[in-house]
Amino acid sequence: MKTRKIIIALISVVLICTPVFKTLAQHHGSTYEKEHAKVEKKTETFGVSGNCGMCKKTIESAVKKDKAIISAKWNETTKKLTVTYDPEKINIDKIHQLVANAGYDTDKIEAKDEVYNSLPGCCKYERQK
Ligand SMILES: [Cu+2]
Repeated sequence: MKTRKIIIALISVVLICTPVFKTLAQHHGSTYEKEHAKVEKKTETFGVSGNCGMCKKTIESAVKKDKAIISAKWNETTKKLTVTYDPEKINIDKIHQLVANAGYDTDKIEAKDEVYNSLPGCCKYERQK
């Protein structure tokens, strides 16, 4: 008889606690999803021509001007720009355009000659035409 009582007690504990655990798990899940959605972002790397540290500043700040850009880093050695952005607010083509508008050729978009020509002498990178 004793064992039967213990078993009944155990079953009641499980029955009472299951909904509590479920609620806790659901709550945790939805908070996680919300936080995750908030930081939804995309990172991409593409080629951008350029020469020096000044080019780096110009390229990075041209891209960062847009609020949808979370971070932008141009590598002087590899000539690659790595951008992290909010894909709901900007797309990769627009980011290429921002770089080209500043006078720098990208993998996809060439800068206009007049903008390129107005770059400081040290920044006049060799164009791949
Ligand atoms: Cu430069």
